[in-house]
Formats: sequence, structure tokens, C-alpha cells
Amino acid sequence: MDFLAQFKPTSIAPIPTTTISISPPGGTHTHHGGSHGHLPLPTDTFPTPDVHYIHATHVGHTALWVIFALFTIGLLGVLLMTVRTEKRNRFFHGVSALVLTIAMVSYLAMSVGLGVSYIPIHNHGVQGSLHHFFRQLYWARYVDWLFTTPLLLLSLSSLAGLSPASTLAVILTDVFMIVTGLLSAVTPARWADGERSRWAFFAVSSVSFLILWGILFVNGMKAANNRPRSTKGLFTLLAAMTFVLWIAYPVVFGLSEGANKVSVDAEIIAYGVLDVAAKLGYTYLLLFLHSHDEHGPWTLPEWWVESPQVNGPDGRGAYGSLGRD
Ligand code: RET
Repeated sequence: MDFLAQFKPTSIAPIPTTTISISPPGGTHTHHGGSHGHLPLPTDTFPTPDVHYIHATHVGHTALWVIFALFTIGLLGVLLMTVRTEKRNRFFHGVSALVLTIAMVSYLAMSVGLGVSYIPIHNHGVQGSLHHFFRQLYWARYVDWLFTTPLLLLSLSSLAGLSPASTLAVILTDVFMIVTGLLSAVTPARWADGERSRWAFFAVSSVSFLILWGILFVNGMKAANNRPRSTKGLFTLLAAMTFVLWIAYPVVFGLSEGANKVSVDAEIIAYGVLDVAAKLGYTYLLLFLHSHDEHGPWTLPEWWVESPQVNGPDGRGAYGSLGRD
């Protein structure tokens, strides 16, 4: 079904026109001859551009609220699991709670109408350039992804025991992917050259996607070989699941922000399903299936989770006595 049909010229009223008359300096009366006749005012008729906004309806707005509610409930569940876990084993709980908090706030923002703008998009052959199309862009999701995707990758990398250098490489490549993806989404593409720049940014972002997953799979599997069997299995499962889910993002992008093939409502629902699976699904699988062992790279050191117990020789506390000898 072509949702754009409703905007095509057959169903669009003819382009309205504006007629203007200009009163020339000196008036329109004749100066010669005996008569006092007036010349007609010079007039011209212009077509007025017809502006069309493609935006979410009640369906999309409701979906945003529902997804916000799911993240809120999911976050509460994770917080409950966190307080019931020993402090030193809360690494994955902390990272996951952060991911869900950011997602919750971002969906709340979008639900109340924040983080949105209108981007000029290509006409796709619709009657010349006089129909101007603007599509609603929820850019708030890119701000969400900018923070949540690095955290999800940190969580996956830590599970595998990936080196700090490779983890940083994965995260920086991911940030680059999201930023170039946002550039693709905000590129005004009213004409073909704008459309070309949009897909150029999309291609750059997609290459980063492949690089980041290349590093994560190759180095991650090597690192996971040094972990207990169950951890290696969980890493393989979560990495494969995450990879498959993440591939769907550029597909949804291509159909919505990219080529404007589906409505904004469909876009909201598709991204919503993916976000819930990639964040909530991931988190709960990880927290339920992962069992801590004392020597895992993710077990937090004592000094990190406990406040210093010592008082120092001068009674000013551990830090007050530093450097006295
Ligand atoms: C974009 C468009 C440009 C090409 C590519 C993209 C990839 C986006 C991804 C997003 C993942 C988001 C997640 C969010 C929260 O859980 C930016 C859509 C490759 C992979 C997992």
C-alpha cells in the first residue's frame, strides 16, 4: 500500500494561485491626450507552493506512551534486581539500569512532543516542485542511541572480557555510526542532490556498523574463549541476537527517514519494537542468565563499592592522613 498516495496530485487540490497587482510609481493615469483615463493596474498571477507535512497521528502518539510505560516498568524491575544482588556483582545491573533510564526519558520526551523537527524530503515525482513535502523526524532517538548503544556494547564487551583497547574501538566506531546516521536523517532532500548526500551519510554509517561488529565478533570470540563455558555461550547468544536486531535499524531507517516509504506511525512502532527487544529483551536475558564468578573481569573491586573503613592515624579519615609520612 502506498501511503504517499493520499498526498499525490490526484487527491491534492490544484495548486492555489495568488494574484498581485502593482501600483506603479506615478500612478496609472495618462499624462497626454485630452482624456483623463486610467490604465489597468499591472497584475500577475503566481502559483503558491503547497506545503505538506507528513507526521504521526493518534496511533503513533499512543505507541510512544505505551513504549515509555514498558521502559518504566522494565527499569523498576531492574532496580529491584539490583538491590537484591551483592554490590560487587552489580556491574551489569548498573549499565542496564542506565540504558533503560535513558530510553525511558527519551520516550517520555517524544511522547510529549519534544525532540522533533520537520525535514524537507524528496518529491518522488509529485507534480513539479510546487508541492513541498516535510517529514517529521524524531531526532530524540539519536540522542538516546548516542548514549545507550555504547553502554550496550560496553556490556557485551565486558561479558566477553574484551580488551579495553578493543572495547574503546567498538564504542568510538559506534558513536561515529550514530552521528553519521543522524546527519543522514537531517539532510534536507527536496531535490536529487540532497537525496544523494542523505544516502552518502547512510553508507558511511553502515560501513561503521560493519566495522564495529567485525571487531566485536572477531576479538570478542577470542576473548570469550578464556571465560567459563557458560559465559562464552551467553556472549555468543547475546551478540548474535543483538547483531540481528541491530541490522533491522538501518532497514527501518531506509523505509522511513531514508526513502519515505512508510508512515511516521509505522516508523514509531517499528523502532519501538526494536528498542524494546534490543534494550529490555537484552537486559533481562543477560541479568537472568548470567551467573557471577569471583574471577570474572566484571566483578567490581572492593574499594569501588565500599567506602573506606580505615580512620587514619590522626583521626581525619583515610584520605586526611595521606602523605603524612
Ligand atoms: C542508522 C542509519 C544509518 C545506517 C545505520 C544505522 C544504524 C543504527 C543502529 C541503531 C541501534 C540502535 C539501538 C538502540 C537501542 O537499543 C543510524 C539507523 C547502520 C544500529 C540498538
